[in-house]
Amino acid sequence: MSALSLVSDDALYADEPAPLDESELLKLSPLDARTLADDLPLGTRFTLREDITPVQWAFLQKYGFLVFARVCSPSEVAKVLSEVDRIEKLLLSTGQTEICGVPVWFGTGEDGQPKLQRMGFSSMHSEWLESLVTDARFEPVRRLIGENARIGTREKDGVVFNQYFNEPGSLRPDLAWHTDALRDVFYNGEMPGPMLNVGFHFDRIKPEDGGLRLIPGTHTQSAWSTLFHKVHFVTNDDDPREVMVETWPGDLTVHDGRAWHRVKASPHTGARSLRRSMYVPYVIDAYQPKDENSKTNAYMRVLDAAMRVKGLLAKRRDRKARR
Ligand SMILES: O=C(O)CCC(=O)C(=O)O
Ligand SMILES: [Fe+2]
Repeated sequence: MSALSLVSDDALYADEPAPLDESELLKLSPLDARTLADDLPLGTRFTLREDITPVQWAFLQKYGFLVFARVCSPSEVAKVLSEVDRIEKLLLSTGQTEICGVPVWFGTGEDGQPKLQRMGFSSMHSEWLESLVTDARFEPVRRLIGENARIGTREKDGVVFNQYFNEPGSLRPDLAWHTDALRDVFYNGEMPGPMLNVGFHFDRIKPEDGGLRLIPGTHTQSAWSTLFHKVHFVTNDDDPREVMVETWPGDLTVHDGRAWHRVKASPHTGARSLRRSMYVPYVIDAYQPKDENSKTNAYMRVLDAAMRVKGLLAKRRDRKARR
């Protein structure tokens, strides 16, 4: 394994608030941590340490999400993006349209060319990416999911890379309200227990840029509300309770997949609308690896069919915009 540097003490981005200083808070009792978390602003940023701290734990329990400030250095962020560019070119040149049964979705970019929007199993084509997502610094995140949790780079949808952009030819300028629980109902046939999703973020996304939004506290709602409070992947309006999860390149978020969340579209177009995220599955259920012979599951087939229709409409919009 090469080139993996631990995060250096890079200067903060000019507009980045300093993460919460927890040096005096590491020994708090769970109850004191909860009392303290109750008073923290929802935009609090945390530092990923050797262990998840009492305050981080309490914040996650209460609100259903956590942001770890810049767990990847700027050079690692650049390398992830260049690896994804390389894989995108590779897929386009070989005509590969799915990886381990997960369809790769391409929209049409500003230049009229296919542009990657979602790819599962991203680390199948990059040893470097595989070593980044399994790096020792993420061990506390693994233990937060469960003592027996493993990083499922060959399971579920593998490492999922998302690219949202707002262009006429885009398949995915946004992602409407959903819980990730629905996916697990499809995969496992039952309501999941606590499930945490771990995402890397590669762009500076301000509230006015759209971005990741979540309704704090909905991770403890009833199964009925998890499934039916909004129409999954359809309802996409602003919600007075939603919190915008502001990110800086290199941030890591953990959110409870039972909470309602969405990605709001950027009001901008072109490069300014670009938002890139990457989700790494941490798995505790039975080992079910996938390989190049794996079939597309029913859930993905439904989404993929919807994406094909969206793709046709997007191509038509793109052609019109180009005339
Ligand atoms: O891009 C993101 O940050 C969120 C993606 C997401 O919620 C999903 O893929 O289920
Ligand atoms: Fe999600």
